[in-house]
Amino acid sequence: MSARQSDPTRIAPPRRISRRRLLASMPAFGGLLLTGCSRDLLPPTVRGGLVGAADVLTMGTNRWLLADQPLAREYPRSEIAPDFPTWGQTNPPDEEYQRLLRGGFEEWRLPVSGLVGEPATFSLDDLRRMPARTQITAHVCEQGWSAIAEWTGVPLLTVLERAGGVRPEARYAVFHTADGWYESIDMFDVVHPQTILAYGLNGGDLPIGNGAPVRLRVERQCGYKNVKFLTSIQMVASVAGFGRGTGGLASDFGFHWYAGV
Ligand SMILES: Nc1nc2c(c(=O)[nH]1)N[C@H]1C(S)=C(S)[C@@H](COP(=O)(O)O)O[C@H]1N2
Ligand SMILES: [Mo]
Repeated sequence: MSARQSDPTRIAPPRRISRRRLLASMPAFGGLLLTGCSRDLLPPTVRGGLVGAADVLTMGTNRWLLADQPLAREYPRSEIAPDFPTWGQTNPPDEEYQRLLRGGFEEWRLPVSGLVGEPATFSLDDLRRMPARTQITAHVCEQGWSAIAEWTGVPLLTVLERAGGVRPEARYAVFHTADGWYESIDMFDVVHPQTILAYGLNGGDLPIGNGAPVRLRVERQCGYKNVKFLTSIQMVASVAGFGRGTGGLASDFGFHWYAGV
């Protein structure tokens, strides 16, 4: 590690990744399959086991096949499902969550910490005041259902920029939630323009059952990566210290860490 990187007071400039640079970075992931693995590109679950190998293949193949269309497909309004389902936890019993819910989430706060320039905490209003993105996408649950919905929120990258930008050592964002679920995504998905912190569904506030007040939308991955009831975000160099160390609750229990659709 260079002296520059090891100096914790040094603040990295926010990373701005243009669509062009995003595209330019794609062949590197495809190359994973053809040229063997560079450790930096491996999902955190890789330890030589079969699940790990499958993760590399899914991630490499997904990013290679979609190299010329890095955005997940967006649909016309006419295709929005009349009732977007609720699935998994729909109202966390957690006392603090219930207190915030009773207060209309006015006291809800989202701390963004770890490898960012200036750790910061945002209210729901803070997020709503940032430039928003609305996208109509298909949610695909690994348990056999999918539905199209319109999500509104603020790009994760915008929020990270408001927290002083991402430090060069950061490799993953870890998301914590009110029901104890956690997941992580790598820098590719962190900077992806469709990765948003969503507070709106189909033109209204995000309903409780769908993760109020704010959930993650990571459109190139399936259901369980789209964590609901966000409580905090951490930028980290390694996911080893969280849960069982595989980078998410689902992968801790044997699902793939990279869940591309
Ligand atoms: N915090 C939290 N996030 C979660 C879940 C959950 O139980 N708790 N379920 C996951 C699964 S498996 C799916 S398919 C989607 C469901 O989102 P929905 O309830 O809006 O349909 O949320 C994901 N995120
Ligand atoms: Mo799911």
